[in-house]
Amino acid sequence: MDAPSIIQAFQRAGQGQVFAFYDQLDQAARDRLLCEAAEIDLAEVELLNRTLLAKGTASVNLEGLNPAPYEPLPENGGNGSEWARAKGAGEAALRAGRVAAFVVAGGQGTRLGYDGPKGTFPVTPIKKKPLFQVFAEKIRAAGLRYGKPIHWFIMTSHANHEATEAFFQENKFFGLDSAKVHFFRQGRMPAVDFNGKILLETKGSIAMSPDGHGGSLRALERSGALDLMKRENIDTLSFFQVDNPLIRVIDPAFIGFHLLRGSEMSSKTVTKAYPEEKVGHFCIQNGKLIVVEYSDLPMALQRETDATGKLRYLAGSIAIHALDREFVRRMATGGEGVSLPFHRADKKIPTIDAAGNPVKPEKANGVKFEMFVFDALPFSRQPIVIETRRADDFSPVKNADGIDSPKTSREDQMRQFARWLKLAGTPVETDATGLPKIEIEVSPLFGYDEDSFLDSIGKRSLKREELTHGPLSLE
Ligand code: UD2
Repeated sequence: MDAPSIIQAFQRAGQGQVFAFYDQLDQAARDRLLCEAAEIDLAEVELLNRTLLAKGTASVNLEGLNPAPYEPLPENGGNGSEWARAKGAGEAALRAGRVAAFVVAGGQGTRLGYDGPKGTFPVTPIKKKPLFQVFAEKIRAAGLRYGKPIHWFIMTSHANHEATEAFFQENKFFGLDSAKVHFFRQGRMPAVDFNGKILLETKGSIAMSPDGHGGSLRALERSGALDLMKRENIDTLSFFQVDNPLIRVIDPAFIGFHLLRGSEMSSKTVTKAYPEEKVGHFCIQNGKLIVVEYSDLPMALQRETDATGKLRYLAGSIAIHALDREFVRRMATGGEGVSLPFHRADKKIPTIDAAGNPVKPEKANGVKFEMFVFDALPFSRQPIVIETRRADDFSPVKNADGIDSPKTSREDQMRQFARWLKLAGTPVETDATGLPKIEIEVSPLFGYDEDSFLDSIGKRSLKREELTHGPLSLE
């Protein structure tokens, strides 16, 4: 579209303010502004203004809400032979090269206070490997184990795309084949004020922000990732978030359950550590599986217990999913009339005033719109929830200190390594929480889960000195 048509479209939609300073801009700045404007789907913004904005602050319908059932681990009453069958099916899919890894890494990492793509943040106890390296090595090791290199899709944002790609290049893709690592940007949405007017960040730029991790479904389609998967005979995506170094990026039993049950979208759950834990809740409403985010579930329900004193809403969502390729395509293209809903988040959005002077608001002055990937669950066929061990799958780095911080995550990694060593019959001294007295780090290339670790440890003799004084680093 040419400049006048874009400007007219904005004026017709009541969004002419976006071009209020257009005449004062030089040609390059005008072109940049036009480019941003062309990214915006005005009809979508109009719809969101009419629905989400008009409703006032978000409120979630809680009618007929019940906790969702899930497949428990064998040690919690699950059927051991079902689990073994699932693991076998997952391993077969991995040997056939049907599975790709997919990380959403477009978030801004504001809470951690880290400047740079979050995946570049150092997390391991001794070597201080960054998150991306931990995932890369797990993916590489799993590819070697199953005899098929695993493709890895990495979703970035406009803000961190170049820095992310450069980081991989500088580090030679951490030993992965660069032809099997695929980066793509997620989409953006404009922020609006409480009257639905699109906000400018400067005279020549719109206040745009990433469209949420739910934007990954559209972005997978738009970037050609789904077509690439089809060409490579990959039908399953193993989805995870960038902030969780403990994640079993490739988990055969989980993938196996997903495939054997004919599920289009499967999710992992851990039982909540405490009632107010900041995770989503798996629920059933109108016969559909949904996730209700912690911020949307009233505290009384978060704390509600059953007759035995157990939390009723126990199954927490840790944002690990398996997704069927053609289901993603259906969600992304609106096939069968499906689409992810948007959520509104009221935020302080840096903007400019009518004279073009910068405004740093002290309280929320507008709204950002975001999609969440778990909202795809109710649209999927046969969705299932599978329990996992927290200690083997979830210890995210979200805050600079306190819970879910670099420190807690580092300690959980060391607890895991100590547990694996004990399983192998190696005496490691730990405290009551399982934290070893010495520093331990196991490279994913040595062992990335119990099975692979036990295979490797038999071939490595450990020195007494390493075990008593540390540090113990298994490469
Ligand atoms: C998310 C889940 C929460 C729980 C928790 C587990 C939501 C709304 N909540 O909470 O239920 O499962 O994770 O750790 O998801 N991201 C993008 N693009 C975006 C926004 C986020 O790629 O536009 C990525 C981000 O890089 C990160 C992940 O999504 O990998 C999670 O984002 P978050 O930190 O906003 O989610 P959080 O911790 O509030």
